Amino acid sequence: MWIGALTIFPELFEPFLATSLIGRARERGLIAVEVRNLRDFTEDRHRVVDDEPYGGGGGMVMTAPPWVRAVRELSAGHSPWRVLLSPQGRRLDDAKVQELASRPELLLLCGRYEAIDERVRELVVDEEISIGDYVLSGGELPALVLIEAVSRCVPGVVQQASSVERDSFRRGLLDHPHYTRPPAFEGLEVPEVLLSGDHAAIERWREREALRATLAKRPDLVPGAALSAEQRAELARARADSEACKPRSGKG
Ligand code: 4GX
Repeated sequence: MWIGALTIFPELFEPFLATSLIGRARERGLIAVEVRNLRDFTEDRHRVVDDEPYGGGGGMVMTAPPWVRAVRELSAGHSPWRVLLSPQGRRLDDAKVQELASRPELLLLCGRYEAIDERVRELVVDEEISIGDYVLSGGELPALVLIEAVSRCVPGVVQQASSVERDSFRRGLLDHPHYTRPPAFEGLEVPEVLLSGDHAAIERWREREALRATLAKRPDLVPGAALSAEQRAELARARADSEACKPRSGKG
């Protein structure tokens, strides 16, 4: 997979992309990342990429010409899906990450300042994506978030394929609790079933606890999840319990 990024702060990318899973994936040739400085596509002596907004008001707007030149130049020899990171975009989720990972080439546009000239969107953007409803100072961290999430979906990047399949969200539920040594710590013991060696019982416990965690922390995910028999039984128990807690209605 090829991923390009356009930014006025290219130096933010390399240390992150050289580290850990992504660093190894790049060494192994599974992903190629090309980060380019938007200022290299300006034509004035001061390499300016912003200007005051037409119509007045505060804040600066990134000008269209460097973006359009840069995207067209980086797209030559590639035909990337072009993504603008911005708070106005559609919110990133696991389904979108998998969809982006299925594309052989992505080009990520990382803006700064308050805005980007609308004609950039019209001319060279295929899709606008947000990593969440809060405002950052630039699209660089969102691009790195996207690169990391997408890379994990590229076959071979995560060596243990089962850990991607097991990831929460891929199954539609949150993860079950995990424990490792020591068996007792500050008076808290590891659940006995996990030490039992009974793999079927352990699996049932994990399925039940995954559903319980999801009901407690992200109940909005439950209707969309594919539930196992153990989980359907747990859900029925949880519903019966919550029914029992309700005050009795007047009709009895
Ligand atoms: N998820 N930002 C982009 C500059 C900007 C403004 C308008 C294009 C259009 C963000 C987010 C985010 C702040 C990155 C504004 N670029 N990006 N930047 N949340 O807040 O993706």
